[in-house]
Amino acid sequence: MEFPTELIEKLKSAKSVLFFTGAGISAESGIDTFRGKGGLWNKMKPQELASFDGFMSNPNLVWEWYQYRRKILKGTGPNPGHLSIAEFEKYIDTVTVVTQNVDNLHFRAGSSHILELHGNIERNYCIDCKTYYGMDDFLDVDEAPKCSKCGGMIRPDVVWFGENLPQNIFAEAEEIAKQSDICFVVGTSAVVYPAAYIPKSAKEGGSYVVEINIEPTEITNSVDCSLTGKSGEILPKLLELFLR
Ligand code: BJW
Ligand code: ZN
Repeated sequence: MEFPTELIEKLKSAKSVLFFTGAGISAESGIDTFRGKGGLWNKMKPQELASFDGFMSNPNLVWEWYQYRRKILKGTGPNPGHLSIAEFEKYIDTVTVVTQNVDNLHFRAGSSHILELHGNIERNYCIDCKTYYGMDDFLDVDEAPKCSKCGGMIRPDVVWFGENLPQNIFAEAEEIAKQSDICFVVGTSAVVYPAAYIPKSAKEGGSYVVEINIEPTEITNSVDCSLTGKSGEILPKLLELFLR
């Protein structure tokens, strides 16, 4: 694959680089995406599994689905895409990861400045007293557990449809996007809002926006550079060219 010279030059002089990531970056770690070929939402109903009403109607089903995904995550790890992003930190003043993913794989890859817009599957909290629990507190617990302090229901610390994103984290992400020199939009269909405002904010702020995806998306026509292929292959090549 050919990388535009303009991209490599911009990357070499960049002071602030943002990686805005979605489910596609974890696909090569064996984690299903939500949409597109093989996507979770082709076979599961988002209103049943990823909404508060769905959780209240069938907490055990939702809990079981998250426990299943946690087990898959325990058996895998970051791929060369996550690892390359972490590696860029060694050479660029400011590297920020703004992720829609809840899988914790950027952290496990070694990235140090990560803004999680949709929470983290490794945490849970009580819906009544807001006590937080880790995922290891409930290993092999198949039914939705109750809070040991107040008896309230415990849910995964993720953002479901119709729920607000953590406002301070989203505001910081928007600010960083506006101030970035380059914004890589990696493995996201860019259809879920307000997260999908991030590449738009980057563009408005004058950032050079680069999309990395295996297929065209909502934003392909509005980015400055579109790289078609797997992020686990493109990002390591980009790092190599940057270091050459
Ligand atoms: C590769 C690759 C490889 C593959 N290399 N690339 C109209 C109706 C109803 C609601 C709305 C509406 N308009 C807007 C809304 C609001 C709604 C929304 O945006 N809905 C749209 C979908 C229509 N948004 C919300 O509800 C948000 N909250 C909100 O708006 O609050 C205000 C409010 C309050 C009260 C009432 C109403 C509003 C919250 C959104 C929460 C999203 N939650 C989820 C689940 C998180 C927990 C969990 O994981 O279980 O977040 S849904 C799911 O989508 C997940 C993801 O983070 C998110 C984004 O998906 P992503 O990452 O883009 O993945 P995919 O699968 O879509 O794309 C993968 C891409 O990778 C593809 O392009 C592939 O080609 C590519 N790919 N392999 C590179 N190897
Ligand atoms: Zn409680």
